[in-house]
Amino acid sequence: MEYELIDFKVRGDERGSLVALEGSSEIPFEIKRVYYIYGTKREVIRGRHSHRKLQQVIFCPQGSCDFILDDGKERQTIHLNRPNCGLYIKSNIWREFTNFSEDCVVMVLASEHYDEADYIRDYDEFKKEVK
Ligand code: T46
Repeated sequence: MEYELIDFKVRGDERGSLVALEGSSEIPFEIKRVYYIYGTKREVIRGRHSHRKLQQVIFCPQGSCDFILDDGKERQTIHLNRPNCGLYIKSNIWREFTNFSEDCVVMVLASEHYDEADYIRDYDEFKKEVK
């Protein structure tokens, strides 16, 4: 399964903690889009798609949730619960995310602008494409 968990440097002092994320250096691509998700109920399942081209680094800067990744051969669950830990996913990975804590915020840095044509939202089609 191709994914990476990246621990970003925390610059902390008595005032609190700061994590800086620069595109094309700490983040392995130029950042073209940022979006975030919050107010999601624990049992809800989001995602349920893969991307043909998009790469993303996904954070839980607050709270926690589970990401289920599937490359067509195996499935793995990654628990995100540290504000400085980014889950780096390249293309052609089916993802679902769920088990949101009440305070969960999911923040995503994306390599491309939003493009619905880049989504595969049908699991059988995804399995065909990754074969
Ligand atoms: C992903 C996971 C982690 C936009 O208009 N612009 C955007 O940049 C995004 C991300 C979404 N949208 C619209 C499309 C839908 O009408 O917002 C609505 C909800 O999007 P979606 O159902 O795709 O949300 P999730 O949480 O299932 O998936 C999102 C991303 O779409 C996806 O790329 O990897 O978060």
